[in-house]
Amino acid sequence: MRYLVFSLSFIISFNLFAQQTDVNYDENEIPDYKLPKLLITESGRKVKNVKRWEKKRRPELLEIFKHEIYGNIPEEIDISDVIVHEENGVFFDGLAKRKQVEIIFKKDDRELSADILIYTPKDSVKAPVFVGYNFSGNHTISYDPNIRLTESWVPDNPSWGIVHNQVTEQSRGVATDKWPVKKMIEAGYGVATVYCGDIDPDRDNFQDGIHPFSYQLGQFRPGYDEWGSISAWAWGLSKVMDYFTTDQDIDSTKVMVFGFSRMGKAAVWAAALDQRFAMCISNNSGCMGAALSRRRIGETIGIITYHFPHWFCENLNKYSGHEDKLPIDQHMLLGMIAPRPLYVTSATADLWSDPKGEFLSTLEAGKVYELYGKKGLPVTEMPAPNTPVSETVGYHIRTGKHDITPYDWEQFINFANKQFYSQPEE
Ligand code: GTR
Repeated sequence: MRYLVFSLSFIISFNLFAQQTDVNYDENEIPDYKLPKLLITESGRKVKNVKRWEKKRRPELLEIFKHEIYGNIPEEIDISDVIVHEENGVFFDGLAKRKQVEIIFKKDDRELSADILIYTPKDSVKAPVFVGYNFSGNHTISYDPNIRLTESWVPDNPSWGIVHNQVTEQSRGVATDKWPVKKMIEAGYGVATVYCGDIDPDRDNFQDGIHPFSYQLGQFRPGYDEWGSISAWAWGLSKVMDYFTTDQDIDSTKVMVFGFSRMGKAAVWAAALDQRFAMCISNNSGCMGAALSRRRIGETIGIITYHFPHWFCENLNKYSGHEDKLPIDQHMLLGMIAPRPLYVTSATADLWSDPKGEFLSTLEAGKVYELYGKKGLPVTEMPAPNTPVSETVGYHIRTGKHDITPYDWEQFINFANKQFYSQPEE
């Protein structure tokens, strides 16, 4: 029966995708929509205070996101071993300290390991840290020749020397422009990164990465409401956080989880799930990240579940072309990050990610911040390009394409300075 229901929902979503290949970029073509109410419980009661939000509404929303969108995460998988490969590496002429730590997961005869690369300012005692995934290996974020190479599956990119899904020396530093490590160190922040494929390779194959650790006998892929890759990546970030709480160089009360694009989706989900993250930064996370699904502009649920079905749980397919039936929308995901600081970005040429939808959901999420006596966005209209706005929630739209740039990083650092080091709001 379960199989039949799923077969049907696959067929339906496939057909709907066929109707959606014409991507809409026209605001006038957006169907009328009504956002589900952030501050009304499923039983229809108003949420007027933090208590009801935390006891009732937030858990309700979390359950829906787990069950319908990203998939439930098993609770029982923990770090089995930690190997510190390097404790006191020196980089940037002594400005930064480099540490490389391998966290290992074991179950029966399975073993999975992920390398955490950490740079902290040399003289800091406990550094606040930005943490996020990279797309092709830790060694790509910097020309630092000492970074360990991942042995996990990596998408081929022959021009970077990534062939047969394995990295080589040639790919060192290819993503340096997206990771201005020196700038972060000079501002007093550490940065930590993990290759997403160490946790779960980004391919529609549930035989590798962490997923098989949760399978019952005879199971070969997650069930309809069980974790897709975004949930696996979010889980991985929490495991990195587990490690941080044991590392004397890191201030685990000031860990800022960030992500660009698909890793931005993972970052917001991680921040909603794990309240130990003190801040969240979503950079161009778009569809099923910060952007509202009901606007159906740029990338839609039909498109994303067709191209990247493994990112989500199978239940999401039901909403392909039926966004109005979703019991939630993405402003609720952002709302669950409250009262912790949240910063969302868009880019003018990144229409695929629906900048306006990213802005509107960020704006709406402010309602939860208000319950806590904090301020959401200080504006109600989208700001002009390259004009960051912030209170406890911040936003900017940068000119240019889908990317994470030094300009974006400058704003993240400014925002972190404001949240951690200026006077708290009254
Ligand atoms: C696109 C995908 C987006 C975004 C992006 C990325 O192809 O449609 O949702 O996540 O990839 O991660 O670069």
